[in-house]
Amino acid sequence: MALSEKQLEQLRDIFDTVHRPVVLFDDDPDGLSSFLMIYKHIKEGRGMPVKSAPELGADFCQKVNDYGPDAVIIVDVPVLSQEFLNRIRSRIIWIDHHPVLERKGVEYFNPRASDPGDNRPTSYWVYKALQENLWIAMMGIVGDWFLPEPKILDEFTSKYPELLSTDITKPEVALHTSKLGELIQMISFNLKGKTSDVVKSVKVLTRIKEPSEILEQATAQGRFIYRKYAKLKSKYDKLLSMVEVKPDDKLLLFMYNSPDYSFSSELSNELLYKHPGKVIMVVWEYNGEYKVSMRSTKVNLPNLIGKALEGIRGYGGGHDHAAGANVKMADFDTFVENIRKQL
Ligand SMILES: [Mn+2]
Repeated sequence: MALSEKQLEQLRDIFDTVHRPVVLFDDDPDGLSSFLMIYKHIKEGRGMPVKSAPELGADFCQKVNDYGPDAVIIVDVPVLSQEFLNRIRSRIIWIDHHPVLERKGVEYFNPRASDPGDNRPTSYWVYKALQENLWIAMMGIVGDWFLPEPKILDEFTSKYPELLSTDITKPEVALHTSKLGELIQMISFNLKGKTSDVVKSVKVLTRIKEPSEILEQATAQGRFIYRKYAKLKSKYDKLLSMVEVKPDDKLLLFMYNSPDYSFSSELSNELLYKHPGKVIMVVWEYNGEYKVSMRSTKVNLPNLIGKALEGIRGYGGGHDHAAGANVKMADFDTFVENIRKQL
């Protein structure tokens, strides 16, 4: 069922009448692209990336209120506490495509409310409401492993034939073999690292009008985004080259150490794309814990992880085919053993 035409009109009306919003967005391409479309339409406001894991506290809320927004627009953030929402002093609009949450005092837009199976990305719905900046929308949509309907796709491939060829029919192929995929990695890497650096990159991205500015480094803004990407890309490629694949092992386990940046989601996605028959487990050592990112085309990961965590200090969850866990270092070997036993 999706978001109805009426809901899309309501969204459009919100974007036309709000003047000074704070936009809280998930720090991935879908969240960022949703923010960029909204910001480019309203031309005023402040974007704040939100890391999905930690709970947002009173300090953060203070920062939101201090800006004096006429609305707080939340995009692609899966979970927020009622307590956090209660502290916000303005109108709240929340657009999301994760499992539906019951919260009070929020104008809530989620396609799953009418159809639990409809998880089309947030950037897709923002685009449907605004119908502007298709290249930005496509970064978010494909970045979330989704391809839109032919009408949108055709419009994109005819406007930007160099970014995506018309014979690509799967999001994972688009993500790993096209210029668009490269562009998505560029903005994704710009969301990594210190918050102050991320905020700088986001600000620069709001000024970019065409993808060629980044891909061909045609403007100072484009070069800024490209440079950060290039720096991280060399780290990423080095990690990727260290991955060892054992042909008869169902589990592809890769552990790495990288003090400032996590590359787990990109690494596990790329490894799954290259080895679709395997269960992928990418492990990042951080703060005395192991952060585990898992991918699989067939196995239900939340079940697998849930069972493997029994009797272990750690927690985890996620989507059926993309999930994660945090495990204490001392318990990690048992955790891996518990995973292997189930495969
Ligand atoms: Mn999303």
